[in-house]
Amino acid sequence: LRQKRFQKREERAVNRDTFVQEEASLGLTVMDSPNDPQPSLRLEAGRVVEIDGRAEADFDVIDRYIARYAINTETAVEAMAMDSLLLARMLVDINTPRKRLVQLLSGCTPAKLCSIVSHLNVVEMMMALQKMRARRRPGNQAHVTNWRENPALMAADAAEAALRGFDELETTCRVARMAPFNALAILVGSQTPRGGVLTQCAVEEALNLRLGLKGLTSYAETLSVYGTDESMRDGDDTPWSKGFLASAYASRGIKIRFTSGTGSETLMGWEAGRSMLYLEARCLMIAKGAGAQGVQNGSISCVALPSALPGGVRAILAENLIAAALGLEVASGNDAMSSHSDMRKAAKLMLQFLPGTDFITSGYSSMPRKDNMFGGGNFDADDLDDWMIIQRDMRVDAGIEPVREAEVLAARRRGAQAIQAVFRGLGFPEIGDAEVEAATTAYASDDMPERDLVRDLAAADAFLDGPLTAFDVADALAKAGFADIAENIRGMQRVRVSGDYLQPAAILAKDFTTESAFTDGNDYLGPGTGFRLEGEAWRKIAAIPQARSAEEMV
Ligand code: 5AD
Ligand code: K
Ligand code: K
Ligand code: CA
Repeated sequence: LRQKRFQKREERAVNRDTFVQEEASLGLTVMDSPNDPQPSLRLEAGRVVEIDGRAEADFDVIDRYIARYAINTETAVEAMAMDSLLLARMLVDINTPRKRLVQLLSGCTPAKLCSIVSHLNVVEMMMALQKMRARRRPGNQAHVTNWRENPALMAADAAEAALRGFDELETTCRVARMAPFNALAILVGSQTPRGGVLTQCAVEEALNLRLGLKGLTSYAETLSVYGTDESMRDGDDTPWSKGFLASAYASRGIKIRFTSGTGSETLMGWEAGRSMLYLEARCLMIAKGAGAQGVQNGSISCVALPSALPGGVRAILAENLIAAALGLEVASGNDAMSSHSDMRKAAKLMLQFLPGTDFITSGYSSMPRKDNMFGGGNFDADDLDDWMIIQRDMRVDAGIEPVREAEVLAARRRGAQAIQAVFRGLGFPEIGDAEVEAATTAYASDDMPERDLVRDLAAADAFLDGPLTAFDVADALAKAGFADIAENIRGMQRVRVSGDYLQPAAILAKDFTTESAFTDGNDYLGPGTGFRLEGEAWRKIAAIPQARSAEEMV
């Protein structure tokens, strides 16, 4: 016998999501697994000789790394002796400054960090995150990719994303050999409406590093770490190899953050029955120990797994909070598809959107779903108006600004024209005027004329292996009359030498000055303090093009 309302509800999008019951022995527990160790720490002559019930002789590789590099021994004794409930209350308490909490929590072990956040409900975690976020002003990151890997469309999309106020743009590729052209296209597009937008191209590490060395990218964030030795080894890595890689980037002025998130170890089958959050706390301590300034965390590509479990969305907020409480910059997920349900996606989003994080999404899909080469985004080009209107409803800055269609058309055209000029100037396969026009008005890459992929790939290979760098790109732009974009691209090279944007949570203003946890640190201490959406910034968010004036209404 069926009840007709049940039948109707079965058709709803939310019932296409997967849900599973907890099973601690298989790692299907987001927090507080009975198999998680109890917090403990022992120091001998300033040396960490026990972590979470494990003595030095039994340390695995990750324990050893954490013991040596990630525990602040100056505050460890004090912090570990404090009641976790008291520390949880201090996280929420508006009278306890962020700095004091970072000192104390950086002296904690992974199990201790978990025991602290486990006292908090989601509203308390949001209160804590609002205070613990590194930078005063929240920001956002966009994904810019397209299925055809058309450079004109990519530059146009990057230009629009920069115009919309994204602080960082990330691309990747469908065909790996396209990486140099994709990195080039978002670099040129990103510097079109304003200077200072950071860009990256997420590809395999050796290639990623080479793109950075050519000056085509300015940050890297896919340095993945995992919470058990076995899962690290699965990626042919150790904490030391990741730390070394991070230093290689940073030594060339490239901003880095690590990537981690709940669920990865369970998906790899190497979770040893531990809870996802406990393993993630270990990852975050590796990131901290390696000297990374930040992380992309919040389950990221694994989001469907914790989301399938009870308390999973809370646990994802908890991992963002632990990262922030360790003093790390946080790009807080909300990038990969987390649900089929718009209501459920929006509810999850609010946990980061309302308190604010350094980057509300680890990649807002600035194009439609089918052009997202990261496997489809949680929010995409079609959702932008919803995002703008929710910001305006809540008087919250979640890192994207309303723009007018005419401005968008102009920015897109100019971005496409600029990459056309670069391709011409450097002798790459021609970008035709029809491509520039199509890129200006395109919905998706289906609207683009087809290119000769074989020729593009050959030219991309030659560009990667040859002597041309970002300076040649700037010269080509200057010669073709794009002096401002040329100057912005040179500006991006200049900041790499000064290194200012290697400061924690750094982004760049359009005059290339740094906005970071050092220069503009989060000073939230309750009502009347911290970031407030006011003045010109609030007027901008409020001024959505859809809003009619009072005269129009009567
Ligand atoms: N833990 C660790 N790394 C992750 N990535 C995505 N999700 C996670 C996670 N939960 C990494 C992928 C890829 C990039 C997109 O981020 O391995 O390199
Ligand atoms: K990776
Ligand atoms: K993890
Ligand atoms: Ca990202």
